[in-house]
Amino acid sequence: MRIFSGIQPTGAKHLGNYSGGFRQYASTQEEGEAFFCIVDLHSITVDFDPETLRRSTLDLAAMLFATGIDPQRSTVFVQSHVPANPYGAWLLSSVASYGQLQRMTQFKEKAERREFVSAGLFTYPVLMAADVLLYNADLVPVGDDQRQHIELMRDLAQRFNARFGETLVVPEGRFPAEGARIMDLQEPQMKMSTTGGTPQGTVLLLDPPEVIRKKLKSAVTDSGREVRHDPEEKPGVSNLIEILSVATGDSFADIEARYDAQGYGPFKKDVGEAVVALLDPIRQRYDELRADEPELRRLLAIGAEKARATAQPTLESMIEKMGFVQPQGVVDTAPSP
Ligand code: ATP
Ligand code: LTN
Repeated sequence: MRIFSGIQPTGAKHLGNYSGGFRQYASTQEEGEAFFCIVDLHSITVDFDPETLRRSTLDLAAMLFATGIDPQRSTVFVQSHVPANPYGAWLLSSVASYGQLQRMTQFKEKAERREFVSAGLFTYPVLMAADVLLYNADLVPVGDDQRQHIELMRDLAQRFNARFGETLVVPEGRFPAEGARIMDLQEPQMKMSTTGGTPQGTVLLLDPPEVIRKKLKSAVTDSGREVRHDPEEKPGVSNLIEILSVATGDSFADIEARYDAQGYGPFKKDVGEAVVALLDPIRQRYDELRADEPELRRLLAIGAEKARATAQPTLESMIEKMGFVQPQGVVDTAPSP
């Protein structure tokens, strides 16, 4: 089985990214041949700073390895190192409809928040589809916010196949059972996010322990005292239950039973400690890996080579099926003696 996922080198990565992203990457890599892509070409679709992009790309590589991706087993690469990805996106844009792209929630939300809406922000999901489809991936581990984009990439694969002949694998999304959508600790009706959430309600993977404890201590809870998972009635508490479950592996039922009679104070304190215990070793590994930039670049170079070799045949088969004339090599055009 082929596994593919992508993650943006923008913003400091947070507990939501860990839960919906990193954690799933590390576990799914055991199930097959996995590719994890640092999607720097997606990051230029909103305001960005070139120097920060350069730094964040290596930061993210270090974080992928620190959270358990094994470079011996999986391929980690940078999207812009593989020209087939944006090339494939252009080809797929012929089967992507303007209407469907207009209905993308992420586009609508991000467009609403800015004065300058780039064309790239609009076509973002087509590039994401090319990312996956060029690698013939079967499985795409992502958080809940990517459901609509996964549906779109499946539609594009099917439409391409129907129009030009069987070429692309139609992939499936995989969403974690718990923690597919971690909410902001201060505003639990919004997803935890460095772009859309509150700073105090967003736990960063590199936050020091004191900061993590403080953020969890001041997390908003709901009226009443019971620790019960009920996202409608109790969004704040339910989110904390999910976070504790992600950090410890305990089930919701176990957590509810344990804290039922104790009230919110001890519960929040324990969630804080569990998150510190989860993130502390990650932060330490990250610091070590990030300090060795030549090694990170070496791993990314190996990844890029593997990624190019994997994507190229799919791209060529798309090109061929779509009717583009291939250039003839010099040797081929020479008249035969
Ligand atoms: P952000 O909203 O913070 O800008 P993002 O979703 O735009 O993040 P990435 O950093 O590329 O972009 O996301 C990496 C992974 O993290 C994706 O699979 C995404 O679904 C997941 N993810 C992002 N936010 C959350 C969240 N609050 N809860 C669970 N998963 C999340
Ligand atoms: N859109 C995704 C990032 C992303 C991705 C991908 C995820 C880009 N290409 C391919 C899975 C597969 C996001 O914002 N999280």
